[in-house]
This record gives sequence, structure tokens and C-alpha cells, in this order.
Amino acid sequence: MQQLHQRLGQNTLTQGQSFTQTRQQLLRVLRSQNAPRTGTRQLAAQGASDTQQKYTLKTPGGGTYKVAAGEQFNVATAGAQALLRAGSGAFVSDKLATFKDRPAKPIQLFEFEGCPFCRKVREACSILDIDVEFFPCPKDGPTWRPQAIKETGKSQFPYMKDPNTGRNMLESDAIISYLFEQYGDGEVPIQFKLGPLTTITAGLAMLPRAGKGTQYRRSRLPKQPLEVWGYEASPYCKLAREVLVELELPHIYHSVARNSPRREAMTRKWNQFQVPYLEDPNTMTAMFESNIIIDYLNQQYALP
Ligand SMILES: N[C@@H](CCC(=O)N[C@@H](CS)C(=O)NCC(=O)O)C(=O)O
Repeated sequence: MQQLHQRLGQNTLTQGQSFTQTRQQLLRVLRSQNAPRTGTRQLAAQGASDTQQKYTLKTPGGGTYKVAAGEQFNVATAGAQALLRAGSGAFVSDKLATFKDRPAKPIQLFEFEGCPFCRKVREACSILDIDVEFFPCPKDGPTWRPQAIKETGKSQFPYMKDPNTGRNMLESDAIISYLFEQYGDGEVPIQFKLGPLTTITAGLAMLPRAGKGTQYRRSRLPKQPLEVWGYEASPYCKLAREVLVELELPHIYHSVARNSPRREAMTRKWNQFQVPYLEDPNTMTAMFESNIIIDYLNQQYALP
């Protein structure tokens, strides 16, 4: 939007102006300049130019729900996890519109994919529709795991830090309560309140993937965190995240579960919605498709 204003040589974007007001104003300016009639769809495409100008898209995407050749087993086992957790983390909260406080900065999580306690917290973040900066702590990982242990004095995960409030916490249930208190309406959804059943289902959910996303593989770290769009219940996102974790790659995870209002902004990037989607600001490469993302991460960051 800002870019469009600059292109028009105007500075009409005033503080407090809604997107709709701004869009209508832009449409008026474009029309008054005898520009061809520009609809919402075209404006959305112009908004996408920011990502499209910066990043080279490695894959066109467009393969929503298609399973890549040879990936049937991986997708089925990753999907079984979501079933065992009854789809928790597939949808944002139906009360999302009433949640007032959104975190200005992503919360930070030190955790690993194969940990059931960590999974519960990731589900909560998808439901709350909040971004997370992940510092993966696979077993034997030489970077973030020792940092977390140094800060907490314990080898225990998940470990959460909220740069918005300064709160640092261990214990998944305490973290989930805090997150719903701070960024929800204070009410923790039922699937997190079933005591041992919550832990057992989260634990069982890990079994089909047989420890994937748990053990460190030698890697070189990127200068800047990678950026990923996805949500916890998606099997395709899970497969990509397993590799991010095994290679200890710090990444900002933009949660876009079903019904997330933030899907619109993601769609504007390349005029389509599909997750997982990766942007690597270190190589200025962007890509869709879990198997392409996995190959890219291994080629770019895994060491022999
Ligand atoms: N009560 C804790 C349990 C956390 C826990 O046991 N996490 C395991 C991983 S699933 C752990 O930290 N293991 C030690 C390690 O990985 O070094 C919670 O709910 O957060």
C-alpha cells in the first residue's frame, strides 16, 4: 500500500486511516488520473509486489493437498498426529475477534518438534493466531539447547520468553495459561485441560513420526532467522518443521490456521494461499511445497 502511494507521488496515507478508506482513496486517485479501472484484486496483486520484488520464487506452488511422489508415508504419519489430537491447532479460536491484545513482537520458544509438551504450546499458538520465533533445541544441538539450559538452569523444554512482557517460563501448562491470559480471553480451551489425557494424546501423536524432529543433525546456522507460514495441525507443515528443528535453524513462524484473518496478507504475496511457505532472507529465496522446502533446507544448511 505504501509503495502504491509512493508510485502515485502522493502522501495520502494518514495515521488511523483504515485499509478500506485508504483503498477507496487510492481508487479515486487512480481513476482521476485516467488510470485503467483498478479493482480490489488488482490492488492486491500490486500489494504483492513487495514480496515478489524482493524474493525469487523457487516453486510456483498451487499443489494444495497434493502429495509429492514418494511422500505418501510421511504425509500419512504426520497427518495421524493431528487426528490423535482431534485437530487441535487446525483452526483459530472462534472467539479470536474478541481478543484485544496481540503481541507486537513474536513470542520466543525454545523447544523441539518431537516433544509432546512442546506440541501443546504450538497448538495454543495456532489457536491464538500469534507469531512465534523458534529457537530449535534438538537433542545434542550445540546452540539453542545450551543457551536455554544456561538461562533456566534446567534441561527442560518448552521454554518460553515473551519479549513483550519480559516473562520467561518453563512448564507447558503454565505457558499455555499465560498465553490465553495475555493474548486470549483468559479461558484455556478444553483440549488443554484434560490432565494426563492431554499429555497422553500429545505423546501418542508423536509416535507415528518415530522421533523425527528430535535429534540434531550437523548444520550451519543462517545469519538471519528464516520465515515460515503454517499451522500446527498441518501434516505438510510438520514435515518441514522437523527438518528446521533437526538442523537447529532459527525461524519465525507466522501462524495462519484455518479462519485466520492473516491468511489474506499471505495470499497477497503470490496471489495464492498454500502452506508451508518459506522465505529465506539470507538467500532471498521463497518457496511452497514441503518436499521442496525440505530439499532446500538440507542442501543449504545441512553439513555432512
Ligand atoms: N512438565 C513439563 C515437562 C516437560 C518435559 O518433560 N519436556 C521434555 C521433552 S518432551 C524435556 O525437557 N526433556 C529433557 C530434555 O530434552 O533434555 C512441561 O509440561 O513443560
